[in-house]
Amino acid sequence: MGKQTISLIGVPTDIGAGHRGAAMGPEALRVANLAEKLQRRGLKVIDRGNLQGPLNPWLPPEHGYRHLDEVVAWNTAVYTAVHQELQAGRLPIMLGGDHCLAIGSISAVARHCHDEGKQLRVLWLDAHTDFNTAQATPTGNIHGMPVACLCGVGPAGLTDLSGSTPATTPDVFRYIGIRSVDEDEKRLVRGANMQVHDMRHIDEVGMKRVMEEALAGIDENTHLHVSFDVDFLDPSIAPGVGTTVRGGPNYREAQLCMEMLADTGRVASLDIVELNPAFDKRNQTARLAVDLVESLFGKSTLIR
Ligand code: Z70
Ligand code: MN
Ligand code: MN
Ligand code: MN
Repeated sequence: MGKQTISLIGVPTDIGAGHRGAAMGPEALRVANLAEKLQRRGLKVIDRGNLQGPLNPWLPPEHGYRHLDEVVAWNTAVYTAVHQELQAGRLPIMLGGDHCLAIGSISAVARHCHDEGKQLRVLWLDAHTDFNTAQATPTGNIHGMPVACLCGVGPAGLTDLSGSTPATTPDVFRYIGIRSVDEDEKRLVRGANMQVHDMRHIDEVGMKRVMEEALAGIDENTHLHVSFDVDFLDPSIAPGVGTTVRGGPNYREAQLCMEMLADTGRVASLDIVELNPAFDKRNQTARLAVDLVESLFGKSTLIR
């Protein structure tokens, strides 16, 4: 691959979330020295600064969606920025921001893969499946809907960003760490035959086998996108998120997950989302996220 160039793209918004504060995520990751830590790994890092978009008007849902116009505006900006970086051969890292930004980033990745004849695989590390629709959602928060939108179920403006709808299909996704799914959403996930590696599965067979299953079928032609919702992690180690759900992966399990992703050598784009400094203590969750992202880019504590 040669020396990889990484582009950091700040997406300072909480427009799709149920709590304010994720808009401060990009700066918290910078303060935790993300760029410097990756540079120390021998990577070239360009910080593109922050994208811009509408402020959060904090309104109730309309027709099942909160802030739909604003979410479309942010994701249009994300799509354009990510597509540009991929076309230039760089590896984009989204500094979120809430998880709705994955609609724009993965739409751009899907477009790029389609044009380049690459196979797409998305690893969705999250406590939640984010597969809600306007009918199924209990909240109207669009950060609970990105996977559905990417699979073509959602409003025009979010389903058509890539120029073709659906942007991608359920079979490209692998969920890891799931432990909070709404009742109607569960039916949708089952109906779409999504591959869900929930926490019970991790408990039963261990993170190693779960990751082997999730990475099966990856080859030299695969573009691996990692969508890392920080609420994936157990709240005892990662309190700095809007929605904590207890019973997530511990530090060692999360490290192994990242190390096995790194071992594929195929990670080509990344979202870091839902980090909420308003809920954090001394930036510890941002520092943990940076530590794990270092592992995702090949830092290993092992002597081998
Ligand atoms: C719930 C909803 C969600 C993240 C919360 C929660 C979704 N399923 N996603 N925090 N990251 O409102 O749709
Ligand atoms: Mn490429
Ligand atoms: Mn989540
Ligand atoms: Mn999420």
